[in-house]
Amino acid sequence: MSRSPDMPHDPAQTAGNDPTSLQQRFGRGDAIRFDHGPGGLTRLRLSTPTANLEMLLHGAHVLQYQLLGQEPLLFLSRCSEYSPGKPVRGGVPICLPWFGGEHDDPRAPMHGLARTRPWQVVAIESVDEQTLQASFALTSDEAGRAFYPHDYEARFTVRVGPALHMALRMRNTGDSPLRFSEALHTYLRVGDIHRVTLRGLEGAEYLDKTAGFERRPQGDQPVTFSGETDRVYLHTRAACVVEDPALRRRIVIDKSGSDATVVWNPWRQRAAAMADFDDDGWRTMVCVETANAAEHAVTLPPGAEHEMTATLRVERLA
Ligand code: TA6
Repeated sequence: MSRSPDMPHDPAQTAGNDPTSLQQRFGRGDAIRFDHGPGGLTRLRLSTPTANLEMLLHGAHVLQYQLLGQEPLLFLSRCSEYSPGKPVRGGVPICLPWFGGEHDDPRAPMHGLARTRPWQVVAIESVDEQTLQASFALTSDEAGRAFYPHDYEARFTVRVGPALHMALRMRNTGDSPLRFSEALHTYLRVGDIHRVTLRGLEGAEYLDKTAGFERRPQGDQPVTFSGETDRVYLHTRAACVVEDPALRRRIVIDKSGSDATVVWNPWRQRAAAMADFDDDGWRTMVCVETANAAEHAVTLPPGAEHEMTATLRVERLA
């Protein structure tokens, strides 16, 4: 396989998984295109009459979703790295088979293995004249067993149309119970975090990661932001609504198969300490993550599977 010397090797570009081969197998006019994206990583672009999506095989990472005539839905750091083994800062990282530092080994990578692994394309098809769907697979491998000695197959399906629908399915292909935690770590783009209101979590309890995971009540008020916010909301299956008056829109996040919602904004100081987070980026983002984390980790008997979904849609504010 030839590649220019400055082109970093993308493990996703194994035989038949390079952009040219994938374009030959799945490409369709302007609707379905594969090419070398940022950092030379294999990129898929899906275009429909109402929305466009861009993602990488690296981590099956959704980089951007944009309704025609609208602001992009997702935040993507201008300083993100795009290289094998490194997570992308922004879009929708897939956290699996563990969330955050939920691992006994302090050397284990944050948020699991999936977001820095190359996924395989399974299928790309039209759902209807407005909607395209792409599905990807990640299978446990020897390298991963060092941190997670289990057999599994993960499937990620993304549906692009008037809404952004994502489904993460985990199947236990081993002969012993499989325990995992997970998140679709969605970075939403907002106009000004100071003016954002997040509804749907009223009445829930959360683990406050800025205060040693202390368990706290949200109370009857929506979530607003005035400093570093890092919370795992528990026992909540509610839809969340991000009201963003600066961009004059509301983002609705429906979910299924998820009992936790994680809310994160690093704020000024923590963002400045992250090389891949552009310094002012914290002002125009909030993570609302569809998850099964903390006490909501999932245990699958051999052969069983579990699916978690998130569906995001944008409404204009009057
Ligand atoms: O989901 C929130 C969080 O767990 C924060 O604690 C912060 O670590 C964030 O994820 C980003 O993690 P990352 O490993 O991508 O820098």
